[in-house]
Amino acid sequence: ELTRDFLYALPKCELHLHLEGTLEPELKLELAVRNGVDIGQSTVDEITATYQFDSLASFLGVYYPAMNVLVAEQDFYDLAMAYFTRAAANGVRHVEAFFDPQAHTSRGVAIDDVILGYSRAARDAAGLGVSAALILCFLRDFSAESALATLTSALPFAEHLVGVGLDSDERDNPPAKFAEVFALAREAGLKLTMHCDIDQVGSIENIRQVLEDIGVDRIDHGTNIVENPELVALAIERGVGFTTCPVSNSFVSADMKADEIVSLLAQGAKVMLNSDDPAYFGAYVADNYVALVEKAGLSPDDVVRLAKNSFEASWLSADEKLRYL
Ligand code: ES4
Ligand code: ZN
Repeated sequence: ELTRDFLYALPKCELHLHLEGTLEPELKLELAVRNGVDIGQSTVDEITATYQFDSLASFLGVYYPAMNVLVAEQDFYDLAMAYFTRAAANGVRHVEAFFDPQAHTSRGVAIDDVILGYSRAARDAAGLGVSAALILCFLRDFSAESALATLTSALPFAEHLVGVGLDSDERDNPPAKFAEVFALAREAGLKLTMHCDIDQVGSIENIRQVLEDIGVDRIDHGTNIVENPELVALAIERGVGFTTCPVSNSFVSADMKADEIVSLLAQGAKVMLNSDDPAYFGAYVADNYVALVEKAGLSPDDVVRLAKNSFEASWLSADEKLRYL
Protein backbone atom coordinates (compact mmCIF):
# COMPACT_ATOMS: atom_id res chain seq x y z
CA GLU A 1 0.00 0.00 0.00
CA LEU A 2 2.83 2.47 0.82
CA THR A 3 4.19 2.49 -2.70
CA ARG A 4 6.87 4.84 -3.92
CA ASP A 5 4.23 6.55 -6.09
CA PHE A 6 2.00 7.12 -3.04
CA LEU A 7 4.88 8.62 -1.02
CA TYR A 8 5.82 10.93 -3.90
CA ALA A 9 2.23 12.09 -4.47
CA LEU A 10 1.44 12.54 -0.76
CA PRO A 11 0.90 16.29 -0.20
CA LYS A 12 3.58 17.54 2.17
CA CYS A 13 5.57 20.53 3.37
CA GLU A 14 9.33 20.69 3.40
CA LEU A 15 10.58 22.63 6.44
CA HIS A 16 14.27 21.71 6.60
CA LEU A 17 15.95 22.41 3.31
CA HIS A 18 19.11 24.43 2.67
CA LEU A 19 18.84 26.08 -0.75
CA GLU A 20 22.64 25.95 -1.05
CA GLY A 21 22.34 22.21 -0.38
CA THR A 22 20.33 21.76 -3.57
CA LEU A 23 23.24 22.59 -5.90
CA GLU A 24 23.35 19.60 -8.27
CA PRO A 25 26.62 18.86 -10.11
CA GLU A 26 25.08 19.85 -13.47
CA LEU A 27 24.06 23.33 -12.27
CA LYS A 28 27.32 23.76 -10.39
CA LEU A 29 29.23 23.22 -13.64
CA GLU A 30 26.88 25.50 -15.60
CA LEU A 31 27.29 28.33 -13.06
CA ALA A 32 31.07 27.82 -12.87
CA VAL A 33 31.29 28.26 -16.64
CA ARG A 34 28.82 31.19 -16.69
CA ASN A 35 30.78 33.06 -13.99
CA GLY A 36 34.30 31.96 -14.96
CA VAL A 37 34.90 30.38 -11.54
CA ASP A 38 37.56 27.67 -11.21
CA ILE A 39 36.04 24.94 -9.03
CA GLY A 40 38.81 22.39 -9.51
CA GLN A 41 36.64 20.04 -11.60
CA SER A 42 35.66 20.35 -15.25
CA THR A 43 33.05 17.62 -15.78
CA VAL A 44 29.83 16.56 -14.04
CA ASP A 45 31.37 13.19 -13.22
CA GLU A 46 34.35 14.83 -11.55
CA ILE A 47 32.02 17.01 -9.47
CA THR A 48 29.80 14.05 -8.56
CA ALA A 49 32.89 12.19 -7.36
CA THR A 50 33.45 14.93 -4.75
CA TYR A 51 29.88 14.56 -3.37
CA GLN A 52 30.80 11.88 -0.81
CA PHE A 53 30.67 12.36 2.95
CA ASP A 54 30.83 10.46 6.21
CA SER A 55 30.72 13.36 8.68
CA LEU A 56 29.48 16.90 9.09
CA ALA A 57 33.03 18.19 8.65
CA SER A 58 33.58 16.36 5.37
CA PHE A 59 30.19 17.60 4.12
CA LEU A 60 30.78 21.24 5.08
CA GLY A 61 34.21 21.04 3.43
CA VAL A 62 32.50 20.52 0.06
CA TYR A 63 29.35 22.56 0.73
CA TYR A 64 30.95 25.95 1.44
CA PRO A 65 33.56 26.04 -1.39
CA ALA A 66 30.81 25.06 -3.89
CA MET A 67 29.09 28.37 -3.21
CA ASN A 68 31.81 30.26 -5.11
CA VAL A 69 29.79 29.60 -8.28
CA LEU A 70 26.88 31.67 -6.88
CA VAL A 71 27.62 35.28 -7.77
CA ALA A 72 24.68 37.13 -9.34
CA GLU A 73 21.02 37.53 -8.40
CA GLN A 74 20.14 35.29 -11.36
CA ASP A 75 22.34 32.48 -9.98
CA PHE A 76 20.39 32.44 -6.71
CA TYR A 77 17.14 32.50 -8.70
CA ASP A 78 18.22 29.60 -10.91
CA LEU A 79 19.36 27.50 -7.93
CA ALA A 80 16.08 28.00 -6.08
CA MET A 81 13.89 27.40 -9.17
CA ALA A 82 15.68 24.12 -9.88
CA TYR A 83 14.90 23.03 -6.32
CA PHE A 84 11.25 24.17 -6.41
CA THR A 85 10.78 22.18 -9.64
CA ARG A 86 12.08 19.03 -7.93
CA ALA A 87 10.04 19.77 -4.80
CA ALA A 88 6.85 19.91 -6.87
CA ALA A 89 7.64 16.44 -8.26
CA ASN A 90 8.05 15.24 -4.64
CA GLY A 91 4.50 16.27 -3.61
CA VAL A 92 5.69 19.40 -1.83
CA ARG A 93 2.89 21.98 -1.63
CA HIS A 94 4.69 24.41 0.68
CA VAL A 95 8.34 24.90 1.56
CA GLU A 96 10.09 27.03 4.17
CA ALA A 97 13.66 27.06 2.88
CA PHE A 98 16.88 28.00 4.64
CA PHE A 99 19.60 30.07 3.08
CA ASP A 100 23.05 31.11 4.38
CA PRO A 101 23.66 34.80 3.54
CA GLN A 102 26.97 34.97 5.40
CA ALA A 103 28.41 32.27 3.13
CA HIS A 104 27.87 34.77 0.30
CA THR A 105 28.42 38.18 1.90
CA SER A 106 31.74 36.90 3.29
CA ARG A 107 32.79 36.47 -0.40
CA GLY A 108 31.69 39.97 -1.36
CA VAL A 109 28.22 39.15 -2.71
CA ALA A 110 25.57 41.73 -1.76
CA ILE A 111 22.85 40.41 0.54
CA ASP A 112 20.33 42.18 -1.72
CA ASP A 113 21.21 39.86 -4.61
CA VAL A 114 20.93 36.78 -2.38
CA ILE A 115 17.56 37.65 -0.87
CA LEU A 116 16.01 39.16 -4.01
CA GLY A 117 17.11 36.24 -6.23
CA TYR A 118 15.72 33.65 -3.85
CA SER A 119 12.58 35.71 -3.21
CA ARG A 120 11.85 36.12 -6.93
CA ALA A 121 12.08 32.34 -7.30
CA ALA A 122 9.85 31.82 -4.25
CA ARG A 123 7.21 34.00 -5.93
CA ASP A 124 7.52 32.14 -9.24
CA ALA A 125 7.26 28.77 -7.45
CA ALA A 126 3.51 29.45 -7.22
CA GLY A 127 3.38 28.63 -10.93
CA LEU A 128 4.61 25.13 -10.04
CA GLY A 129 1.91 24.69 -7.39
CA VAL A 130 4.37 25.29 -4.56
CA SER A 131 4.16 28.12 -2.05
CA ALA A 132 7.57 29.08 -0.73
CA ALA A 133 8.91 31.12 2.19
CA LEU A 134 12.49 31.91 3.21
CA ILE A 135 14.32 31.40 6.52
CA LEU A 136 17.54 33.36 6.95
CA CYS A 137 20.11 31.16 8.71
CA PHE A 138 23.03 32.52 10.70
CA LEU A 139 26.27 30.55 10.59
CA ARG A 140 26.91 29.56 14.21
CA ASP A 141 30.68 29.25 13.72
CA PHE A 142 30.71 32.98 12.85
CA SER A 143 30.52 35.53 15.68
CA ALA A 144 27.36 36.85 17.33
CA GLU A 145 28.40 40.29 16.04
CA SER A 146 28.42 38.98 12.47
CA ALA A 147 24.94 37.50 13.00
CA LEU A 148 23.73 40.85 14.34
CA ALA A 149 25.19 42.72 11.37
CA THR A 150 23.56 40.19 9.02
CA LEU A 151 20.16 40.62 10.66
CA THR A 152 20.48 44.40 10.49
CA SER A 153 21.31 44.28 6.78
CA ALA A 154 18.42 41.86 6.14
CA LEU A 155 15.68 43.71 8.04
CA PRO A 156 14.95 46.08 5.11
CA PHE A 157 13.98 42.85 3.27
CA ALA A 158 11.96 41.41 6.18
CA GLU A 159 8.85 41.16 3.99
CA HIS A 160 10.71 38.44 2.03
CA LEU A 161 11.43 36.37 5.17
CA VAL A 162 9.31 34.20 7.43
CA GLY A 163 11.92 33.39 10.08
CA VAL A 164 15.52 33.00 11.14
CA GLY A 165 17.53 29.84 11.79
CA LEU A 166 20.96 28.74 12.95
CA ASP A 167 23.15 26.20 11.19
CA SER A 168 26.73 25.06 10.46
CA ASP A 169 29.06 23.59 13.12
CA GLU A 170 27.33 23.28 16.50
CA ARG A 171 30.36 22.23 18.53
CA ASP A 172 31.34 25.08 20.92
CA ASN A 173 28.65 27.27 19.34
CA PRO A 174 25.62 26.82 21.62
CA PRO A 175 22.22 28.51 21.18
CA ALA A 176 22.93 30.97 24.03
CA LYS A 177 25.66 32.60 21.88
CA PHE A 178 22.84 33.96 19.67
CA ALA A 179 20.23 34.83 22.32
CA GLU A 180 20.36 38.57 21.57
CA VAL A 181 20.08 38.31 17.77
CA PHE A 182 17.20 35.84 18.05
CA ALA A 183 15.38 38.12 20.52
CA LEU A 184 15.73 40.99 18.02
CA ALA A 185 14.49 38.78 15.17
CA ARG A 186 11.41 37.86 17.21
CA GLU A 187 10.75 41.55 17.92
CA ALA A 188 10.88 42.11 14.15
CA GLY A 189 8.05 39.58 13.74
CA LEU A 190 10.14 36.65 12.51
CA LYS A 191 9.70 33.02 13.58
CA LEU A 192 12.62 31.26 15.24
CA THR A 193 14.22 27.89 14.66
CA MET A 194 17.68 26.47 15.37
CA HIS A 195 19.60 23.38 14.37
CA CYS A 196 20.13 21.28 17.46
CA ASP A 197 22.14 18.53 15.99
CA ILE A 198 22.56 14.97 16.89
CA ASP A 199 25.66 13.34 18.30
CA GLN A 200 27.20 16.53 19.58
CA VAL A 201 28.74 16.93 22.99
CA GLY A 202 26.25 18.64 25.29
CA SER A 203 23.46 18.62 22.79
CA ILE A 204 20.76 17.88 25.39
CA GLU A 205 21.88 21.09 27.08
CA ASN A 206 21.54 22.82 23.70
CA ILE A 207 18.00 21.45 23.32
CA ARG A 208 17.19 22.74 26.82
CA GLN A 209 18.54 26.17 25.81
CA VAL A 210 16.50 26.41 22.61
CA LEU A 211 13.27 25.47 24.40
CA GLU A 212 13.68 27.26 27.73
CA ASP A 213 16.02 30.19 26.99
CA ILE A 214 15.53 31.05 23.29
CA GLY A 215 11.88 29.96 22.97
CA VAL A 216 12.09 28.61 19.43
CA ASP A 217 9.03 27.78 17.35
CA ARG A 218 10.75 24.71 15.83
CA ILE A 219 13.88 22.61 16.34
CA ASP A 220 15.86 21.39 13.33
CA HIS A 221 16.89 17.75 13.91
CA GLY A 222 16.75 17.59 17.73
CA THR A 223 15.73 13.93 17.83
CA ASN A 224 18.03 13.17 20.76
CA ILE A 225 15.46 15.00 22.90
CA VAL A 226 14.00 11.50 23.44
CA GLU A 227 16.72 11.07 26.11
CA ASN A 228 14.86 13.57 28.29
CA PRO A 229 11.11 12.93 28.83
CA GLU A 230 10.58 16.29 30.57
CA LEU A 231 11.89 18.19 27.56
CA VAL A 232 9.79 16.03 25.21
CA ALA A 233 6.70 16.89 27.29
CA LEU A 234 7.56 20.60 27.13
CA ALA A 235 8.04 20.49 23.35
CA ILE A 236 4.73 18.67 22.86
CA GLU A 237 2.88 21.07 25.18
CA ARG A 238 4.18 24.01 23.13
CA GLY A 239 3.55 22.33 19.77
CA VAL A 240 7.21 22.72 18.79
CA GLY A 241 7.94 21.02 15.46
CA PHE A 242 10.94 18.72 14.86
CA THR A 243 12.27 18.92 11.32
CA THR A 244 14.06 15.59 10.98
CA CYS A 245 16.20 14.42 8.07
CA PRO A 246 16.71 10.63 7.99
CA VAL A 247 18.95 10.35 4.92
CA SER A 248 21.10 13.30 6.01
CA ASN A 249 21.48 11.64 9.42
CA SER A 250 22.68 8.47 7.74
CA PHE A 251 25.51 10.46 6.11
CA VAL A 252 26.65 12.76 8.90
CA SER A 253 26.14 10.37 11.82
CA ALA A 254 25.97 6.96 10.13
CA ASP A 255 22.48 6.41 11.57
CA MET A 256 19.07 7.38 10.18
CA LYS A 257 17.83 7.96 13.78
CA ALA A 258 14.70 5.97 12.86
CA ASP A 259 14.02 4.85 16.45
CA GLU A 260 14.12 8.41 17.77
CA ILE A 261 11.89 9.72 14.95
CA VAL A 262 9.35 6.92 15.43
CA SER A 263 9.36 7.46 19.21
CA LEU A 264 8.66 11.19 18.82
CA LEU A 265 5.89 10.42 16.32
CA ALA A 266 4.27 7.89 18.68
CA GLN A 267 4.42 10.34 21.59
CA GLY A 268 2.55 12.98 19.59
CA ALA A 269 5.39 15.39 18.83
CA LYS A 270 5.05 17.39 15.59
CA VAL A 271 7.79 15.55 13.74
CA MET A 272 8.05 15.32 9.96
CA LEU A 273 10.62 14.30 7.31
CA ASN A 274 12.84 16.56 5.22
CA SER A 275 15.82 16.38 2.89
CA ASP A 276 18.33 18.90 4.40
CA ASP A 277 20.89 19.00 1.51
CA PRO A 278 19.34 16.78 -1.16
CA ALA A 279 21.89 17.37 -3.94
CA TYR A 280 24.66 16.18 -1.62
CA PHE A 281 22.83 13.36 0.17
CA GLY A 282 21.15 12.02 -2.98
CA ALA A 283 17.58 12.09 -1.70
CA TYR A 284 14.85 14.72 -2.09
CA VAL A 285 12.05 14.73 0.47
CA ALA A 286 9.90 11.91 -0.96
CA ASP A 287 12.92 9.60 -0.90
CA ASN A 288 13.31 10.43 2.80
CA TYR A 289 9.77 9.07 3.28
CA VAL A 290 10.67 6.01 1.19
CA ALA A 291 13.85 5.43 3.25
CA LEU A 292 12.16 5.71 6.65
CA VAL A 293 9.18 3.57 5.63
CA GLU A 294 11.61 0.88 4.55
CA LYS A 295 13.85 1.19 7.62
CA ALA A 296 11.14 1.50 10.31
CA GLY A 297 8.21 -0.35 8.70
CA LEU A 298 5.88 2.63 9.11
CA SER A 299 2.11 2.10 8.76
CA PRO A 300 -0.07 4.17 6.42
CA ASP A 301 -1.39 6.01 9.51
CA ASP A 302 2.19 6.88 10.54
CA VAL A 303 2.97 8.28 7.11
CA VAL A 304 -0.22 10.35 6.97
CA ARG A 305 0.57 11.69 10.47
CA LEU A 306 4.07 12.74 9.33
CA ALA A 307 2.62 14.57 6.35
CA LYS A 308 -0.09 16.24 8.50
CA ASN A 309 2.58 17.26 11.00
CA SER A 310 4.51 18.93 8.19
CA PHE A 311 1.56 21.29 7.62
CA GLU A 312 0.80 21.76 11.33
CA ALA A 313 4.46 22.61 12.14
CA SER A 314 4.69 25.00 9.18
CA TRP A 315 4.42 28.77 9.57
CA LEU A 316 1.45 29.03 7.25
CA SER A 317 -1.42 31.05 8.74
CA ALA A 318 -4.31 29.17 10.37
CA ASP A 319 -6.45 30.02 7.31
CA GLU A 320 -3.82 28.70 4.91
CA LYS A 321 -3.44 25.47 6.91
CA LEU A 322 -7.22 24.92 6.67
CA ARG A 323 -6.85 24.72 2.89
CA TYR A 324 -4.57 21.71 3.26
CA LEU A 325 -5.69 19.87 6.45
C1 ES4 B 1 24.00 21.46 7.19
CL1 ES4 B 1 23.84 18.75 7.46
C2 ES4 B 1 24.14 20.37 8.05
N1 ES4 B 1 24.52 20.55 9.32
C3 ES4 B 1 24.77 21.81 9.74
N2 ES4 B 1 24.64 22.90 8.98
C4 ES4 B 1 24.25 22.72 7.70
N3 ES4 B 1 24.05 23.60 6.71
C5 ES4 B 1 23.70 22.92 5.63
N4 ES4 B 1 23.64 21.61 5.90
ZN1 ZN C 1 20.09 21.40 8.14
